[in-house]
Amino acid sequence: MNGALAPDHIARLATVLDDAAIGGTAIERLPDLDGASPADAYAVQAALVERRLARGERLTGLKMGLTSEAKMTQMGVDAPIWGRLTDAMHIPDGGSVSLAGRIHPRVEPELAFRIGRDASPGDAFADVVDAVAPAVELIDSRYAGFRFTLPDVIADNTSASGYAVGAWRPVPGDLAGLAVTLEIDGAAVHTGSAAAILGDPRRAFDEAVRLADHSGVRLRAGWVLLAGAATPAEPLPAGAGVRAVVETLGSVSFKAQ
Ligand code: OOG
Ligand code: MG
Repeated sequence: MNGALAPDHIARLATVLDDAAIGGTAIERLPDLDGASPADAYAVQAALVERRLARGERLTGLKMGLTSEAKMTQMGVDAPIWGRLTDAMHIPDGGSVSLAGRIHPRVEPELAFRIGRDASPGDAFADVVDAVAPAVELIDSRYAGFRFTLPDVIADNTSASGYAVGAWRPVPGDLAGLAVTLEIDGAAVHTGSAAAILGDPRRAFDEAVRLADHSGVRLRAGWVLLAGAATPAEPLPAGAGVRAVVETLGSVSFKAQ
């Protein structure tokens, strides 16, 4: 693929991905995106999420992805990416989520940041982020076998499908030292450290501000920002209970149905 994708081509790819998510059916990866620029891939993502907004969903924040070695190695993609969160993806802490219509859901432990005021490039983490919480992201690639290239996964809104956020806490002085655990049905399946997220999860905020700005997107007051998983993701079977525990911050949990 050489040069920018035409607008109707972007719209067509967004429709293919949106239909896969709505129908809960995996698609083959998109050869049209071979060699596509990040800008084109993010344009497909924007068109894809625009379709959700046109159905009445509301943006609630952004997510970073592939911010840890663990995730880059698991997915075979080696650059941080960002995606969009909507209210329809929100899972209440202590609540439940239906896996019906999901393709091959996985969960991963994350940190969530609460955005206290509209952010601009160059803004410092401490001036914008007013609280932090443990989080679980529910990802569900629309691609068969959870296999994709960098432009594929960007276009697919970085596999976003659901997210749960625990109680907000004041931001502690040291975030990087915190231990992170993912449990399924009470048993720890992955353990790691928040330092796995770009050396310090605060850097996920800097990267989100910088990368989203390339697409003209800015973090808004009241939004959530997911920093990216600190450990590999784990398949989530129906009936399972999932919990993420972040040292000193507490935990967040939900049940899959
Ligand atoms: C892409 C999304 C990655 C994270 O936290 O690293 C992500 C994927 O793994 O399918 O959300
Ligand atoms: Mg994630």
